[in-house]
Amino acid sequence: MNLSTTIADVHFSTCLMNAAGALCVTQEELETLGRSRSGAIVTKSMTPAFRQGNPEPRYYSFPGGSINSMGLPNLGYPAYAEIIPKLRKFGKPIIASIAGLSPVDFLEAAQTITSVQPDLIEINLSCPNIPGKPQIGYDVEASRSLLLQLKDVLTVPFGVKLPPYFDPVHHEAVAGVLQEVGVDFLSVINSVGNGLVVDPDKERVVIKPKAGFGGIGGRMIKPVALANVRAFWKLFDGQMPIIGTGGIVSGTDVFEHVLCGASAVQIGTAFVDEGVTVFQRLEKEVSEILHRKGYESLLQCRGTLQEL
Ligand code: RRO
Repeated sequence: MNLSTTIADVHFSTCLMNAAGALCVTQEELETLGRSRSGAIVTKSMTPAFRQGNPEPRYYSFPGGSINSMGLPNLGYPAYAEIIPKLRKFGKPIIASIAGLSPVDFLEAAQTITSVQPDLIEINLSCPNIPGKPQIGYDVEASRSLLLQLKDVLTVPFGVKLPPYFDPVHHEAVAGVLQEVGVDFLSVINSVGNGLVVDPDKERVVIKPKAGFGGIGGRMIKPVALANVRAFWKLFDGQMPIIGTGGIVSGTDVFEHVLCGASAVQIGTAFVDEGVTVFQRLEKEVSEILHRKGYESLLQCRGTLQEL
């Protein structure tokens, strides 16, 4: 089955890939992705300097999904600027995710990383886990100002990783800014922050940072993810490439994201739970669905969700 896709003129032989943050911090993890069936290598969001991240335990998986408060652990962008050229041998697109605690952080990372020419840059506007730092994506004016500055510096196609929005007014306001800036793709959604998971036996929280609050991912966020993919697909009249992320654990979930308008999908919680074999399992499952329904390619049904 043809699961290939194109985002901002970058060709992906399969549209399934890891989500930024999921097992993609170290060179070894990135090379494991290179050898896997992942359609791309997506890096952990990078900041100017190495970060240890938040204290452990900071990730917890449960039947409904996951909660994390990793706190941006990463090697720092100078290290990724050295690693990225070494990943080219795997012959698949490289997506560098950049983040920061201030606009200056983002701009520095953008300047350095653009010079090593990853295929795409994903600007993370939505980390929910830095104490005292709200998600930039929830401040439309701050996002606008940051993106306009980044646009001047970036020489590779770039997109934004957005937090989930829960009201059409917010989707419209954000889409307006993204249209004005001229981003090349959207990646939606980041984890749903800030949730709280409770262990009723121990009568306590399950992760240590921020008194147990963290970003929710996995199965339970799929309807929120689908709504965001669909809302932006419609607001951009089907012309904006969208990478759908959130709640993908089966081929059916991939299919649903594509029906809503995704051109590609990223896997976070299920990849952490299952390891790299998740990509071939999902490939097989979604291929079977498409075959059974008589489609010749995944993109044939992109955005074709029917309304009642
Ligand atoms: O590192 C994290 O805590 C983290 C990040 Br940067 C993000 O964007 N989303 C998330 O769920 N965790």
